[in-house]
Amino acid sequence: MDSSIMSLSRFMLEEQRKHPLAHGDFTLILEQIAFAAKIISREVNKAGLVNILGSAKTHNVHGETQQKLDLFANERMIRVLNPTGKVCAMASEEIDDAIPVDDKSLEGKYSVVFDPLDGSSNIDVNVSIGTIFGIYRRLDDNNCLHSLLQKGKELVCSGYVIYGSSTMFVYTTGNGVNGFTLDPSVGEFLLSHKNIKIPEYGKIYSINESNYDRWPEGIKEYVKFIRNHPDRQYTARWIGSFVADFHRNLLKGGVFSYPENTKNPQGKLRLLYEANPMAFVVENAGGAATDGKHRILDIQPTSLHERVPLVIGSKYEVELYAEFREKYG
Ligand code: AHM
Ligand code: MG
Repeated sequence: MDSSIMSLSRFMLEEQRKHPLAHGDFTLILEQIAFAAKIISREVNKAGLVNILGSAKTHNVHGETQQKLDLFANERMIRVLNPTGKVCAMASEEIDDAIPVDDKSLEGKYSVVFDPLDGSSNIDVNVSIGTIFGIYRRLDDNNCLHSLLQKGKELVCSGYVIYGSSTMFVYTTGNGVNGFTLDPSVGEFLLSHKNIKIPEYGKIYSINESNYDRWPEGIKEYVKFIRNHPDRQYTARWIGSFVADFHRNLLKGGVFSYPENTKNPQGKLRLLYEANPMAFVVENAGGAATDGKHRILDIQPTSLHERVPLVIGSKYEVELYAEFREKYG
């Protein structure tokens, strides 16, 4: 094997060694998320085969009840994190309340938030989907549940997995962003995108323009300006799967927006499970994320499932958005 090949496990261990006081709790959590990602990836990749293979009705070959993939992914995340004993509180986009943890986990030093399968309405049509996660250090507090409602800037790690033409694991611990591609033949994530930096500006804008008539004036003016930009020709790309739209823009530059509209006054995406983890990634890659007025990572969450208008990507387009909102409302 080429000695330059770096697996995710080795990368995480080398990162851990840089912190002599680290106990490995955090590395264990991250490893388990990567493990869940491999299992979810396997299930996502055979999504279309389930009926063909005859495991119809409600049972699969292992006698387990067949579930919708997003519920499967949700359960998988919980089942890998709980036994670590290191996570004192968890919350998921799929579950209304905080997720109960085992008794032995109550002393865990971390809390974890996740969207187990974002964009899952796209599964049926073979479009890329993803898992998003964020890890916080436990607050010095008896009630670990409070650790779930921390500002995004307190994240110690966040990232996402994209199940696309290949499966990739992208994450940051606040010190650069690295991407690992799953090599299915060895079952390992291998470092493929080292120290990802988002271009300062791009040529892509991603927004669901069917909401145009419901937008405030500032967003309409912004999109009009982008379409007729004096310096470059922009192109529109909207997959409708946040992880996929975000991942493309992270690598190529540009902006993703799900702003407020009269139907969804706080936009559609969730602060805890989608906006914060991706904002932490984008900032660590040199980009920015705003709700139009505030840096996403500075917003104090008040409830587990609150939504937030989100504009995220290259610095130039994100800052321009805030300027247009300020000027036109
Ligand atoms: P989900 O978390 O229920 O999958 O919804 C979030 C998804 C995002 O992936 C995507 O960007 C957005 O919804 C698309 O919304 P719309 O259908 O309004 O364009
Ligand atoms: Mg989602």
